[in-house]
Amino acid sequence: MAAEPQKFGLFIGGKWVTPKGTQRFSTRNPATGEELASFVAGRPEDVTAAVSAAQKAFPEWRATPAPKRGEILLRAAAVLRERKEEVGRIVTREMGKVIAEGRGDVQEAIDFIEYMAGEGRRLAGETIPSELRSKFCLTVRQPKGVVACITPWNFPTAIPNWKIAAALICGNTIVFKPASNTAYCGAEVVKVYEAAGVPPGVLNFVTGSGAIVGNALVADPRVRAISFTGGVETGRDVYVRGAQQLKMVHLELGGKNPEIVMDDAELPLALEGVLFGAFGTSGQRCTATSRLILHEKIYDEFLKMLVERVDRFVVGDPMDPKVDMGPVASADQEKKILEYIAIGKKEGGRLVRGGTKLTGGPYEKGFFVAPTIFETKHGSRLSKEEIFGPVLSVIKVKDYAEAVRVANDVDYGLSSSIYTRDVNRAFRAMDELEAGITYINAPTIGAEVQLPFGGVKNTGNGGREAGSAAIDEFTELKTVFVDFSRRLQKAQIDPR
Ligand code: TXE
Repeated sequence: MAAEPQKFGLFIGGKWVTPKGTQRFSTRNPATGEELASFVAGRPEDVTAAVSAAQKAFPEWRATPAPKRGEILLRAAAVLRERKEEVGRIVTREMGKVIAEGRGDVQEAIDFIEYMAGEGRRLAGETIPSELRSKFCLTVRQPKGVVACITPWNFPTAIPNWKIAAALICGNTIVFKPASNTAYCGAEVVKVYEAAGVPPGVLNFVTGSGAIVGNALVADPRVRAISFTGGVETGRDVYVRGAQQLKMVHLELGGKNPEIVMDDAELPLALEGVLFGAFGTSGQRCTATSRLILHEKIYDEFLKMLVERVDRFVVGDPMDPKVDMGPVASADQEKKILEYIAIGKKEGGRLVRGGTKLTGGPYEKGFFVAPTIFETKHGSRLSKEEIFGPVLSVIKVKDYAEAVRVANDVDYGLSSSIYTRDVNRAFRAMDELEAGITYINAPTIGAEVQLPFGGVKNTGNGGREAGSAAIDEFTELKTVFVDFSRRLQKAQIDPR
């Protein structure tokens, strides 16, 4: 018998609360339709209460020495490590990625929290020489205040932690709003910090729709910064509205990431790369490989190798370790992906494999789309727009120059990859591919928490998450001048 769905409240001021008269919504397993947990559909007044709690907690959290904040983060990492299997299973049940990836999602969260805990003993500013005598100049990092973390469903524990752990170590207080279809994972993240002893009000959690909770967070003038990961249109809207109040808005949006395979590439290696890059997480990663750019000399051979492997792909219950690919995350996702497949057919792409919703037997109650391969012409919608599903566009090119031109000719620039054994070409690609991330002889996915993450063009607005860049995202730099000359010294004016 299925377990009774859990009921979660909002987490405000250190307490789980269910405000009177609120409606509820549930999350469901995209593989089976099973109801998993139910949540409060937050209202604007709930957001106001959460921001008030965060604002109240801010002075004390700001005054807590950063290494002490780091100790709390280390405890959070330990709690999550202890619960890794359990939470990894919740990720898989709620979001649909295969269990190895569910565990990986949680591991990434653990890694990042630990990494940020260490930052508590750095949070480094700089000392910079003055042009004047007896004057000392330095920068210090200060928290921004109350920040909003608005997160998507595709990495439902990793992405919230990328934001929360970084914001916390820098001394900010937070209102966290998860994507509605992975609110259970979001609640588990909050429980981890609660268990680790984060003081009341420092981390608050409000579930509910983007249109209501998200909008209210963006509109509240007390929220000084917004860290957002999600779709381009939503991100643009958040940016524009945040700009009205001159808020810092950090955006991580989409991608249309290419894997280039040159004629001198190690083909079996490139094949493993594209399979993992295109169909891992059912293609629902912002760094997913959605374009395979093949040199004409190896085109037929590589496509044949790819098709042979995809024909052996096992799609099914993501909890089964033998399964290669699970469902897509929701009915909306399935609808959008199938619409793109229809567009691909209409614009004359050759459907090589897949292209259908999987039905019957184990697929009956879930949202399963077959791994799909299209031969496309560069310039078609399928080859240029983000699909966010297991749909790969294959594009033929005649040489390296055309490969790079095609790779760069899209609105996005998150990740990119090239397989080649020519070291000169590899270095050229590192320089010439327009993307925030370039992999050489590795797939477009594979972020590590100690390195910056983000992209160019419509992928964002210039910021980076993770790595030391995360500290830039969540701190203000204060410049300090200490004059110990005991007289008024005038920069630029005093005799030189
Ligand atoms: O994203 P949304 P969705 C892309 C992908 C996907 C598409 C739509 O192409 O198919 O976006 O996915 C909150 N003010 N990516 O609908 O709507 C929302 O509740 C403030 C790429 O899930 O952008 C959720 O918490 N917040 C991406 C978050 O924004 C609002 C990962 C993201 O939701 C809001 C996910 C509003 N007005 C989707 N409206 C990636 N880069 O990895 C919604 N939200």
